[in-house]
Order: sequence, then structure tokens, then C-alpha cells
Amino acid sequence: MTERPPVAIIMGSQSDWETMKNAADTLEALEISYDARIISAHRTPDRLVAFAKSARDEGFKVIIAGAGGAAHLPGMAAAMTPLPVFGVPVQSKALSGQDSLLSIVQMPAGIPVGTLAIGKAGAINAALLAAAVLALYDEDIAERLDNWRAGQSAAVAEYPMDNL
Ligand code: RP5
Repeated sequence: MTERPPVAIIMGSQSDWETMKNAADTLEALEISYDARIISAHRTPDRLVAFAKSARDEGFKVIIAGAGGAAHLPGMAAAMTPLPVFGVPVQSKALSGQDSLLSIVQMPAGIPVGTLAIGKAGAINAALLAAAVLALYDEDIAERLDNWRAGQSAAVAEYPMDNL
């Protein structure tokens, strides 16, 4: 039997994939498998309920949820699963993602959504946080995450240069 991917990346729309692909690419760099799915809280509510209620039994350990505008997807998912949910505010056209950010971050006490930065940085960091959670119980992932971070440090020059 193939083991289920530990990370689910869900997003409200195909249009979110450009942003959420950064989370997927980061997980791939860390050799962590994932399932990416389009689940809209308002357009496909039944799909959301089915996914969120079965996510733990399906073997997922962490959920990354990206949405834009009235970004209720991460909060609704978190309401229906005990798994950690990391929310990525997708940059919206109307309000540049401030609407997404506020609607994800301002969860009333009791149902947490770990909220990241708007857009690409948030998607990458959601994947790194997911990896850090998995690394608590998986030494191989911990080692790959350590190496990834060391590589990032090594890529930063100590002195600035002209005309790069
Ligand atoms: C949200 O509405 C999605 O998360 C997306 O960011 C936003 C716009 O969706 P589309 O109109 O591009 O499908 O549900």
C-alpha cells in the first residue's frame, strides 16, 4: 500500500495555483509528498466538508490552505479537522490581499489558523512550517530541512557587489 502524502494543499480556485505552486515547489525541494486540490468554501461546500472531515483519516498531517478575497476556506477547513491548518492569503485584485489576510488571520478564539504572509512568501513559508511540523517526528525530513536552511544561508553573500 502506498503511504498517503502528509501534506494537503487546498485552494479556493484554479487562479490560486500560481501562488500555491510555490508551496508545492518548496515541498518538492524537501522531498515531501503532497496532494493539491481545488476546494472552494462557497462554490464547492460539499467538497470542503467531505475533505476536511476525512483529512485526518486519509493520513494527512498538515493542511495548507490558500484563498483570496473573502478567504473563509482555511477557517472553515480548520473548523472541521483537528489537523494544523496554515492559511495563505492570496493577493486579490481588489484589495491586494489585505482582505484575504484579515479574513484568514482574524479567527475568533477556539479555531486557530496559522496565518502566513500574503502571496508567494506566505506560500513558501507555509510549506517550510509544514516541513518543520513533520520534522518533529521524522529525522529524514529534519535533516533535509536543516540542509535547505544551510543552503539558503550559504547563498547570501557577506558583502554587496556592484553591477550584479
Ligand atoms: C476565492 O476567490 C479564491 O480563493 C480566489 O482567490 C478568489 C477568486 O477566485 P476566481 O474568481 O479567480 O475563481 O474563492
